[in-house]
This record gives sequence, structure tokens and C-alpha cells, in this order.
Amino acid sequence: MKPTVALLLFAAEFGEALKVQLRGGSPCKLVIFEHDNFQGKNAVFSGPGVIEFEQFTQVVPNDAVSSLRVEGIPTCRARLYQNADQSGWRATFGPGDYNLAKILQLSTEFKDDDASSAEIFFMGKRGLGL
Ligand SMILES: [Ca+2]
Repeated sequence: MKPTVALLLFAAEFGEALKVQLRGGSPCKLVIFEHDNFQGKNAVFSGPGVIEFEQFTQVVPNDAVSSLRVEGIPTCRARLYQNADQSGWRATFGPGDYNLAKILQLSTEFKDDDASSAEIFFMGKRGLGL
């Protein structure tokens, strides 16, 4: 077994937060995909923070998100918004992989090919839940 693999397995024993720290990455990331099932163009955003329209649509076109992934510690949340100014419908996701079927199962608001901005935050720090 390679040392890196052993280290990650070891880290998994001690929780997602430690694993993220060992990777040296942001504790909260959002990956958006142009097409369903994590296909097409994709863009990675690190948080916490607001992902404004200009940044959100730099790689994946506006009104195109059809699947997404959230990576980070358990309190990590990514919220997608219908409009460029964080208004309209909103849909919030914890760490996990979400194809379109799963998104629509979890959110009655999200619309395919309609998201225009996002926000990454930690649940609890702003008093925001799902
Ligand atoms: Ca799409």
C-alpha cells in the first residue's frame, strides 16, 4: 500500500475535517457541471463566500447547471440561486454528489438550466440551516 493511500485511510478514521486538513484544501468546495451526471463543462469554487454571477458563469454558461458536487466538512453548505443577485429560487446542499434526479428529489425549488449564482457557507456560523 502506498503511503498516501495509507494516510488517507488513516485520516478517514478520524473524520472528514481531518482528511480535508491533510489534503490542504479548502474545507468547503462547490463543483458545478453543465450537464447531468457530472458531464460537460465544470467549475470549482472554494468557500466560504458568495460566488457572484461573473465568477459563477465564467466556465459553465449562465442557466446551465444540471448537476453538482459539494466537498468538505459536514457543516459545509453550498446554496445555488436562480438569479445573479442571489434572489429567486434557492437550493442548499451539504457534502455529496448530486445528479439532476437527486437534486430534484431534495429540492422542490431548483430548476434545471436556471442557476446564476451561489454561496458557500458553514451551517451554524450564520444560523442558516437547510
Ligand atoms: Ca445543463
